[in-house]
Amino acid sequence: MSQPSPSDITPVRNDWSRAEIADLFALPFNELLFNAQATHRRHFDPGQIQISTLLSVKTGGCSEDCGYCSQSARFDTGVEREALMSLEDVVVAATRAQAGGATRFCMGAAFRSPKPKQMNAITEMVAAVHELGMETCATLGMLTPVQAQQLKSAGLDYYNHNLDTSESFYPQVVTTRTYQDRLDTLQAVRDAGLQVCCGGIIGLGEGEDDWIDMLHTLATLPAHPGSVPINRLVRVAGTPLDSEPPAQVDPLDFVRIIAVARILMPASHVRLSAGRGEMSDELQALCYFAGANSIFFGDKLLTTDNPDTNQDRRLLSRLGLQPEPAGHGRAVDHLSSERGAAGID
Ligand code: SAM
Ligand code: DTB
Ligand code: SF4
Repeated sequence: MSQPSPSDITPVRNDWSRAEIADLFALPFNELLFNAQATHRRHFDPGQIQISTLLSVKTGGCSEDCGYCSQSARFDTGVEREALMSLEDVVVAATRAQAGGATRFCMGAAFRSPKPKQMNAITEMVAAVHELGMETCATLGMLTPVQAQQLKSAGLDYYNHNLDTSESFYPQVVTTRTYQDRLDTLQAVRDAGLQVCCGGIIGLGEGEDDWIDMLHTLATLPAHPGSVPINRLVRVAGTPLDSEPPAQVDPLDFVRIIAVARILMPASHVRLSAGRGEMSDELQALCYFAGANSIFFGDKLLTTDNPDTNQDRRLLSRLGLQPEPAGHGRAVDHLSSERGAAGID
């Protein structure tokens, strides 16, 4: 591939070929970052970052065997099984997050898929957080089309369900559900009119071919996910991925993955998700330069540590990054035809 110029890499496309993505990975680092930053500026204010808060509304005791996860009942990680949180406690946490500047509130539950009683409780939580005026997001495992519709009716904006890795590497990490199960849930979520939040984890022992395959799948979905979380593996003692740890991913390769995601899905928020707690300020700054424009803010993710909030405030201030106002995400998270018609490209 000849080196892309900013003008020819910007339009939102979902017909990317695998070879084009491999060519992006092969670009010299500075070329790739220049292109990613140029793309980013066509779609977003480079001085803004979207801030979400994450709350684990149901922790631990999960039936699945995801090899990285602290919450699987199959691994002895020290994470205790807890009951579903009360509606009141969730509203208190959301109100506090909103007062701290969060515009999106994501509720996570360690479910394979929600049961009917759990769905009732979760839809009440979604409706209450929506009433506060925050964007709502949930991650509850696999959904049926009817469940996706119920969440939409309750006021849910985003549903997070990650591909995690490539289709060929996936069975080495998870055996209790298939890649196709994941794609089917994403289809149900799209069909219900919910915005999709879908990304992966880097550092499971996969290689560059898997990064290309995963990004290819994401960027050729019928519509790009509105948000693309890129997690770096947080090693949790007791999980298979801690007892036999894969080699650490080169931090510059991690930055490349962010940059390629930005170029492939230019109108999506690329979220620097799990793993920030173990990243230097300089590595994070490079990720933001490469096009990451969303983070989880708060001392804790679901069960693992996130950077201390004061440390995050200092870093954002040093980088001159301001919180993105609420609602911006909803306005821009659409595919090409709408953006083209609006003259944004
Ligand atoms: N149970 C639901 C599911 O699997 O869809 C939702 C919660 S699950 C914790 C959400 C995502 O968090 C996973 O798909 C994975 O990408 C990420 N994640 C979980 N544990 C992680 C870890 N130790 N390091 C990095 N990312 C992790
Ligand atoms: C996502 O991709 N990352 C977030 C969110 N979606 C739900 C979760 C990260 C969890 C990290 C491990 C933990 O804290 O248990
Ligand atoms: Fe359960 Fe989700 Fe953890 Fe897998 S990632 S074990 S489904 S909580």
